[in-house]
Amino acid sequence: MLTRFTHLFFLVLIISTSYGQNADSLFVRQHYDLAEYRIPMRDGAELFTVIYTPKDKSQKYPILLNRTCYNASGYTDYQISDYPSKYLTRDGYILVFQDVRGRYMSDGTFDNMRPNIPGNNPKNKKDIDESSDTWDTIDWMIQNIKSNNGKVGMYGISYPGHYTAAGMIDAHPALKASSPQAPIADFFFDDFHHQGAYLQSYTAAFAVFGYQKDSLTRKPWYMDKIMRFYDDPEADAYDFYLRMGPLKNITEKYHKDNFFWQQIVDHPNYDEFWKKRSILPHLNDIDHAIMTVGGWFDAEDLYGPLSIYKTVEATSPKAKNTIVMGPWDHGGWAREKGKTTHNHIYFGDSISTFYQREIERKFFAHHLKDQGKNSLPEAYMFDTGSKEWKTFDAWPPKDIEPVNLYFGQNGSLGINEPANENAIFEYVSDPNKPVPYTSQTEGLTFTPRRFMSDDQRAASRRPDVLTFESNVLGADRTIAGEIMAKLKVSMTGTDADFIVKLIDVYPPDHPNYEHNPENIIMGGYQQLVRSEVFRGRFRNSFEKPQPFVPGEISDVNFRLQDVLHTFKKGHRIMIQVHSTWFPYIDRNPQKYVDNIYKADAQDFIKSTISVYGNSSVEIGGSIECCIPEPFQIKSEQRIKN
Ligand code: PG9
Repeated sequence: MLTRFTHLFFLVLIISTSYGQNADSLFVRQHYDLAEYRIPMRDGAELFTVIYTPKDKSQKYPILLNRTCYNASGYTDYQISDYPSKYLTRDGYILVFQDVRGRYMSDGTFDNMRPNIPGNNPKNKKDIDESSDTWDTIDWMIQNIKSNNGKVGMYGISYPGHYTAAGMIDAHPALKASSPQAPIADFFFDDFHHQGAYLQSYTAAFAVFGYQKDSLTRKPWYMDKIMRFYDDPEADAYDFYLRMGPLKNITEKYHKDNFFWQQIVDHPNYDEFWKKRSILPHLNDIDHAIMTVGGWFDAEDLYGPLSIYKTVEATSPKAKNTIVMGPWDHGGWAREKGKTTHNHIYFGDSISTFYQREIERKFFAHHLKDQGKNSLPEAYMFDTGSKEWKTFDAWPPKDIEPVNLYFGQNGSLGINEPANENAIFEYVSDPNKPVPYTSQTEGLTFTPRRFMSDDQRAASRRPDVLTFESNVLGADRTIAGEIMAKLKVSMTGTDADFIVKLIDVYPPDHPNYEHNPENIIMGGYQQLVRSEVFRGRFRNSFEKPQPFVPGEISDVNFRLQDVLHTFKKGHRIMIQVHSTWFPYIDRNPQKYVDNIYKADAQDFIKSTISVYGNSSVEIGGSIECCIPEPFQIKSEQRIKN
């Protein structure tokens, strides 16, 4: 069991050095010169920028820019981490790492997901945003960094992935290749919320984003705010957060001076505060090469990469727009463990190396160095069931048969066979005895990761989890594309969350993996393939929540994120439905209150929830039906800069 100090050590390592150091530092020290700059923005603010230029001055090099809120000083002293990869450092680029406005050594005030200011092209903008800061940074480097070849690429994982996407908006003409990786698109659907539910497992992370620094600093100024969580050495986050009670106690005990937490509490619905922070409405008329990258098991930012790729595809015909999705958790493609696993599932050897060498390296070499062919497929996707890479000329793919799954009597699951419409399935949901989101004891994490392929047998055996299972498959069945849960529900309460899970049930005699360091028995394993939560109050609108009327049947339709998964012959398909998922998400009181962040303990009530037989889960292809607005950036919602 990791001690709380160990937790904290890794947390500091991740935050302060962005994935830590590796042996590549020696190569970089031998082949690159390091310098620090303060680059002036149009409003006079100076952004701290670390720049590595190749010692070999016999040629010109493209610039690779990474803008981060996680401390550019983590890259000084030749601490080049696994990211950028050793392939990029060896191919020769001008490597640039910049503190975004308001972070660490840069001037200014930090704003989470700083709203993009629509209007004229960034070079003429009077006000600043991440797009204009990127434009100014690129313009200054092209004019002042001597050995550049006039071409710039951007990349970054997570928040840096978001800053990459922001740089794509009305991009500087020198920006030729952008790779937003696990990018945040919208904090109401990525990270802190998933479809209106708050990710309670993120609570410690607020400390990183909710305090303004009061001086230029190379060190995390918020560590004492994080330490407060580790004063209570809870080994199990479930117990820790259940004992904590309603979210209002978090405000009182940990976050009352945290400006970002206060913003979350003040904006429980998808109002203008969140809408103006979404990057999607601004991704228009992009005309350079885009490679969006994500992990199928990313518990933090899965909406981001998929929605950014799809938005660019819909709005920017001139962009060479591609997507790569692999069997990784958040940012897993930047780390090579040799054996590629996610939790207990083994996918093969050195998959991150394959991506770095054959995909990412070739993307930048082609677009920034005119090397190699532009051979990237439209969609380079890893099938998490057959455990192999597949390529598609469109995503979602048009040539894979959609599947409709129907809830049947006695827990059966009909595949393309509508079930008995009069069937009713009931469970009692008790927020004071919530369904654990993981079968494993997990301490207080920065963000949860392992559970996205976890064994679901512990949940299957709970009376407050509906479980529907298909017959044994007589042949392999591949599902690919978008997923829509279409539930018909009623309840005795007036509010509810719905969690829907798609699960791959292994046959009882399935052999264990050859790579099996934890001695996991795979016979009968119920591998989570895709899961998502939907806060039922938002079923008609994310902006205008509505209570349920007790006893009245309501439609609750919502998207799960895309998949590419082959259910092998001999396996079964399973769907689970339940209404708590703790502490990954906060508990819904199940009695409608205006603001759950301010609910009292007595608001939390049991509710008997009924799901009706004409409910279904539709999988595959592109599903347009009944999607609340943020999943479909309609043309009139697109904002021309
Ligand atoms: N998207 C990730 C994150 C954001 C905010 C809180 C916690 C995690 C990331 O930038 O790593």
